[in-house]
Amino acid sequence: MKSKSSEESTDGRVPSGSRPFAFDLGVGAELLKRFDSHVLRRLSALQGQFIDQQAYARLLPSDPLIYEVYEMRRPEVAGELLHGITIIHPGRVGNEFFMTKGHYHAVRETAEIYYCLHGRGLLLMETEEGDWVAEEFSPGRVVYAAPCWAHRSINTGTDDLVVFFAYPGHAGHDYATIEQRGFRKAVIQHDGRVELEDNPRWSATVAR
Ligand code: S6P
Ligand code: ZN
Repeated sequence: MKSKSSEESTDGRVPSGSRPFAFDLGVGAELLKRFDSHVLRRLSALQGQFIDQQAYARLLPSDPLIYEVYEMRRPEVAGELLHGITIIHPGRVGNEFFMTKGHYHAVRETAEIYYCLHGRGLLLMETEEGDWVAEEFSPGRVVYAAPCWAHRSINTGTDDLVVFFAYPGHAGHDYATIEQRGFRKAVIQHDGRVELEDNPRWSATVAR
């Protein structure tokens, strides 16, 4: 399965012309100019994922921007690292915080590492065997999504959540499993607090 960024075929090998490079990591327009691709995901891309479907339907006509991904283009092969930043904007659908679609890596045995630059949130993770974990994002905090763990970023704050990510070039993305099943847990605002609750839309099985 292809990742979001596209690259010329390298037959699974690291291209011989792969060269070291460096860049400054900060928050702001200068950082974003440095990236090769920009993916925007609006509410409609998250159809079926939010608990409150009436709230979803009310927001859908304006189809608000939920998050953006800026990627550095690298060959999608095992020896490379795909990396970039994700910005999840603040907001809620009903009581549920704005979040990414979430996915497993197509090659399950591949990890991912995140570094939070700005904002507040959670990385919600789960396995196909039934385990789940939510780790906090706050500036300066690293979160490691181990191999075989699906991951979804959630903005629980009132400002943008900005995270740097890096993962193996051959990982690919399996979005279908989460589109069909959802995550076991949902992150909601309740009496001004951030709470995790069982997701009533979660399904134990995936149609194949
Ligand atoms: C890719 C990595 C991130 C996400 C991004 C958006 O493996 O986990 O770049 O792509 O945070 O989330 P999603 O679920 O829409 O790809
Ligand atoms: Zn990932």
